[in-house]
Amino acid sequence: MHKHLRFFLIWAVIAAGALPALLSGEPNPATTPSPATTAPSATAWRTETAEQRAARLLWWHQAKFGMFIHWGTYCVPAGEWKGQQIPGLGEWIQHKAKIPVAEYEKFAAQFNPTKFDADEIVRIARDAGMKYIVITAKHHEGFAMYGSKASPYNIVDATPYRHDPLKDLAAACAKNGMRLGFYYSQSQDWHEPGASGNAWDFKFSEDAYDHYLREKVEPQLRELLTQYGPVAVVWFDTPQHMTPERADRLRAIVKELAPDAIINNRAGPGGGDYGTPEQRIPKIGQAGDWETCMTLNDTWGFKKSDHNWKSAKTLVQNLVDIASKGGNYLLNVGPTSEGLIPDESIARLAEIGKWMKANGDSIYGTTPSALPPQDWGRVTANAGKTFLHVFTPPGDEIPVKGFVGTPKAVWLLKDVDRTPLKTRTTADGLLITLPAASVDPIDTVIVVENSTD
Ligand code: JFZ
Repeated sequence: MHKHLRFFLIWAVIAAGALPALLSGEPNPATTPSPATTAPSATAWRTETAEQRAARLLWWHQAKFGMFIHWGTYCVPAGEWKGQQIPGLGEWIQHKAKIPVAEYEKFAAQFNPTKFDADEIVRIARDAGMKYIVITAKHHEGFAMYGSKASPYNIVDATPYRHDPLKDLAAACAKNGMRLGFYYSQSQDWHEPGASGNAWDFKFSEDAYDHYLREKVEPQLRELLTQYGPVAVVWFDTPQHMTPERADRLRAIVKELAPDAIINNRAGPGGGDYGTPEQRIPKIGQAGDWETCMTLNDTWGFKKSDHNWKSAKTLVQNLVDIASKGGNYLLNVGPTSEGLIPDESIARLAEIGKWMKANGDSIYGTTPSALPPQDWGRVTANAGKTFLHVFTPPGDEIPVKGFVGTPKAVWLLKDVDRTPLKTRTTADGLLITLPAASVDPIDTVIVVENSTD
């Protein structure tokens, strides 16, 4: 085949893969260099020692599991526009349907989430075993979900609700030892002429963009970092047009006002504290710190037509898989226009919480094990203990490949009496007898107290 034809075909295939996103404008993970592939530069923008960084991220490494909340006026249309179901992500409806700002901002006047209960949301997160919450303070639609003085396009000034839910959430988090972070779309803002992303109402210019950054983004960042208590995480997103200088300005504001805050790698060039693989779990883990963010169904923002809920088994096994590779799991809920988390989300999170209540020690603060991959599941490790996560028992004996020596003790993590499990060693490693009655259909966790020899 002629080399030019081959080249054309290769790009045609790639372009076809990108076509839906190109048409929709949504980033296409398949072809956009996912932020996760840009390994976070651990020190370039922070002058701290490795020990100082480790201390700053200690809680995050212990936490392993957080709640993502995508909430904005996009929950009012909830995926429908002019009687049509709009395909794609719920929070992208304005972009997908190219809704003019003058039309779209009318949703704010319909937004009155009187059933929002911050204490209940924090209870749901806590009972699921989640240790931090990251909520959209401003998504690409440009609507601030808090009382911003930098823009009247916000939930206090532009809705009948006339209340600041982030104040409530910050108070509820403080009351319950839940750390709170903010997602902030610093570059895309489909409401603002100078911002990136709205090519159907506006024409982009660098000067107007810098004006938008200085007049809206930087003031709002300062509001969020000074008016809602300690901010644990700043979750920037889609850094189009962000130059190293522009990104450094934002990171410098965070460092100035919330020096202990952890920043993801999506502020722009120059990286951040951690990588952000989205809707996927890296095959073998990835360089540096990282956090997989994922939806419970297929959309971040609420869509009434999206009923494709992942099972609790899938979600728990995702959490275990991620922890076994050294990552964090940020699992999303999309509240409705009434301010409620969908019942199906609550049900999944409750099931995860039930498993975490019995097995959380095999997740929190763990690191990847030195053992080789095991066919029946995953392995995590912490403080001299190895946690065997048996997803699919091969029989009533569990072969632990690569285990050397004789374990001090072996028991089921959920067994508070630590009844010893029967073991025998072979040339390949350790064999553990797992009684059928003890098998957990989601994940049976066996603790192996490491051998002394
Ligand atoms: C972004 C947002 O556009 C989306 O609405 C949601 O908030 C998600 C958590 O973050 O989605 C992205 C961003 C970047 C890529 C893919 C989806 N990417 O670079 O592949």
